[in-house]
Amino acid sequence: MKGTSVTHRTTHSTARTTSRLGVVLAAAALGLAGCASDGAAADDTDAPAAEEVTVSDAWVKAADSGMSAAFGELTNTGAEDVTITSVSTEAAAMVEQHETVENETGEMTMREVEGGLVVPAGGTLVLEPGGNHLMLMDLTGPIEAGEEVTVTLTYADGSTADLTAPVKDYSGANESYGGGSDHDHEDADGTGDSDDMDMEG
Ligand SMILES: [Cu+2]
Repeated sequence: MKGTSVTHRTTHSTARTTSRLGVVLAAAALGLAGCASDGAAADDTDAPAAEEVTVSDAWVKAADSGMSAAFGELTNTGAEDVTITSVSTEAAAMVEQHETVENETGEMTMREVEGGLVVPAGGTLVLEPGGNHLMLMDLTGPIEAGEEVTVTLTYADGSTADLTAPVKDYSGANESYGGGSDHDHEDADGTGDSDDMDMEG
């Protein structure tokens, strides 16, 4: 099990001085004016988060029922951190944003990220097995390899982005997903892997 470094990103943007923020906003406005030729968002505000964040390598883990997860890389080309406030998909009744952390017994477990995952300004948020992921809970039906799942991300500014993710077979995750189809589970830990994820809506 590889060590997962969990970085707690607290957003301290409010700590910036107002004058500095003013400069940043002015710069952003200039940037917008510079590329206003390609139409659409001619707002006087910053570009919507959904336009600042690009998603690559999105995929969803195949699962017959119960739970699955969506992964990918989200890159923020903007000058401000972007927080994902909610996630939804027709493939699941509920989606949670999870991080993977090591518990007292050294086992990797996942838990909901309070306040939502953050795509750092000018950086990339990686969603991967064993790390941060979007947990699809209470699947509405089987998700089979070869299919595609559309996942809608809603950002803190209210903008949304649909991403289409191919479904892949995957069984390499060490953390407890519960209901995994073909893991060779030796039940040596006796801690009941699936218990911590046994939350029905
Ligand atoms: Cu999870």
